[in-house]
Amino acid sequence: MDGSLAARDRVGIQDFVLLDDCTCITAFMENLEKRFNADLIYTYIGTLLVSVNPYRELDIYTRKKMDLYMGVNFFELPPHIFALADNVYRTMISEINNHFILISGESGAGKTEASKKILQFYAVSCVRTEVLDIVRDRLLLSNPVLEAFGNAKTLKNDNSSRFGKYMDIQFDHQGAAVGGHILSYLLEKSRVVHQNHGERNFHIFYQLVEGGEDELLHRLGLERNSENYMYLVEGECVQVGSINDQSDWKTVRKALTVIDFSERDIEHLFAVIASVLHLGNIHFEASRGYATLNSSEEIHWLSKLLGISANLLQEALTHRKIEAKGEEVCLPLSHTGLKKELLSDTNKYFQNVLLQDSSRKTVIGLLDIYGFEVFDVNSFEQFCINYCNEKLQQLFIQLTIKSEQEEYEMEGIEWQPVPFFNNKIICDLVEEKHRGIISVLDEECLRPGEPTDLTFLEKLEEKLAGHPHFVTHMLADQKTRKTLGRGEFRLMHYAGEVTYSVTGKKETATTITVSSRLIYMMLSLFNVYFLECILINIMVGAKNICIQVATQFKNNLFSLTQILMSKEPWYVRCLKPNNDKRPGHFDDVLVRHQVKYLALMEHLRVRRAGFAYRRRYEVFLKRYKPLCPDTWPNWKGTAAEGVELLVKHLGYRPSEYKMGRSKIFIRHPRTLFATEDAFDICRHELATRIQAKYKGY
Ligand code: AD9
Ligand code: MG
Repeated sequence: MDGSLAARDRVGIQDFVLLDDCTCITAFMENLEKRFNADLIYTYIGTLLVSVNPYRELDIYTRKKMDLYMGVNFFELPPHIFALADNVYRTMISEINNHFILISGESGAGKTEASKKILQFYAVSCVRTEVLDIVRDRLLLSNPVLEAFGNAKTLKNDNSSRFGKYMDIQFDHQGAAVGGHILSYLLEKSRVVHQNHGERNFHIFYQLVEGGEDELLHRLGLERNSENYMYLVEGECVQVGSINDQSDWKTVRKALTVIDFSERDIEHLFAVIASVLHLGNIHFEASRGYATLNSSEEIHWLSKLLGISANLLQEALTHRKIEAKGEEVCLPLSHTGLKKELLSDTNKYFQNVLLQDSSRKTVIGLLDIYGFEVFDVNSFEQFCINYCNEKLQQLFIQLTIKSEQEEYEMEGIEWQPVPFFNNKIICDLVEEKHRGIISVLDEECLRPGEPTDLTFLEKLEEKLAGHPHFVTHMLADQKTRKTLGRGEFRLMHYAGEVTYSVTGKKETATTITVSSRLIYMMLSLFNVYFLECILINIMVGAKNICIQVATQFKNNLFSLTQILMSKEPWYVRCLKPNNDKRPGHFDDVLVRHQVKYLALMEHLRVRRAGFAYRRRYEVFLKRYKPLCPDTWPNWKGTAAEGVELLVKHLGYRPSEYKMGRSKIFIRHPRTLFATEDAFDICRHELATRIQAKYKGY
């Protein structure tokens, strides 16, 4: 056996496209496992990167590795997240267009880690300028801050993202990073007031209490013991082996300064965090149907930290002013709604001011969201998170499998269709107007009177009976019925079945509205950044007073999809090797399930039978025409004829390419790379000739 065959046997094939049998999932799994066991966590399917979480630190993200991957052809070195990042960057510079990297996979599969590696690579590899250092610091240091406020320990992941994050990095025409901005999607606000057993609140609370300086804690009225705070102990797991709150506090504290927060801003921020903890310790008592307070110590601290008189605070915490038929009515306030808002504002505040936009150039967008998740009890948050994943899967299908095949058809290229599961049916089930789940939820929330969670369920049953991806206790056959409670519905998601509990769903959806009264009071106190972000909230709230949370989320996802669709897509598909966060353990059944639902086999089949690259004739000719004397310098015929001449001159074999109606299709990337190398040499020669000609002028 020669050396390369032996190596192939040991470490598998680095691009699934080269597998002997691409229709067989067993061969796919064998290759994946072989590579995983050799600590090779990355494998390509063409330009898509498959990554398996190693659950331990590998020595593959060093500065040396970064240098190695800078500027080399994509397929020259073993697959790596840096190779993908580098390829995106170089394509952006040469084609002067916008790109995005979609990182997907279930909770704990490694999305956030992948996005951090990409950022670290750009921080080192981009063209250097003076502003770059500032942008780089902000990009890198914004991460620990965002994670402190938006991540938490869940049963699936000790550092689970509880918000979706879309980050744009902007580059000038030379490829220097000149700015960027971050958009956030649906923070899991309910976590502030409620954590399931085995889970924690957002990291920042524990970091402040465990790591905050004595003097700071004293000023905030806090004690150095997370166990003293109601909002920190519900999940009964204050201490987590993999988390060091004290050292994380130091990182976050330092990062806040570097990303340009003034000491005053920081002070206000901690005041808000501390206020949430004090709020959590307030005891509400029921008195004639209204909530009353009996916690003078907490009220004292809240009043001090927020700068609001204790009386006003008392009223704000127990009542809510709403407009009804032109009159202001004071209603008892659900205190949970108010507490959730405080943190959400803070989170938005960060994400909007981290990096300032500069004049627009080309961008690379990075999308890291919360992964698909299933718990024993799944509520409104899981519903939104899984719906978001469903939408992104739909985007993937649209942009790869579906549109690829449609394009071949449109261009008149002969093609054997590859069947695939299109999850649009599930997206519609959730978001369709009038009969989708979100529409029904909205209607129920707006209905006067006292609708219950069960009336919501009945409405769903009425509208969705017979839908192949929706079932309830009432609609189920006898066997399934046993597995469903009366207050539940089940969705057959692309990634598996999830049973959602509707109890409290309506409450979560309605109470997460801005408590404008308290916010108005805070306005008089907080500085201009806070003012801005709170004002945005109020304006949005006022305009969409009737639009409920799920609908807002749906609209946000729609805008996100629009943002992404306008850019060139790249994909990182993250896989989770086992459910126990165990290094070196590859659970075949679990991984096989993910490979299936992420549609990796279908993607592979389309890739393998199809063409890796396609270019419009005009674009292809414009770039490469110096390579052929017949087309250079001026070509008078049609672009298609020019391209035909050009590729013949370059020696493309007929099996390597196809001519469509408006584009040339090239089967393997290596063909294009060879052409690109020839172009580089040619460009260099031209430049030398021009220099020689004008020497002495
Ligand atoms: V969630 O949907 O936000 O709950 P993610 O983001 O997919 O999830 P994350 O990136 O947070 O998962 O990874 C989970 C844990 O796996 C990390 O905290 C690391 O301990 C571990 N991990 C993930 N990727 C790598 C890696 N490339 N190298 C080493 C890794 N460890
Ligand atoms: Mg994450």
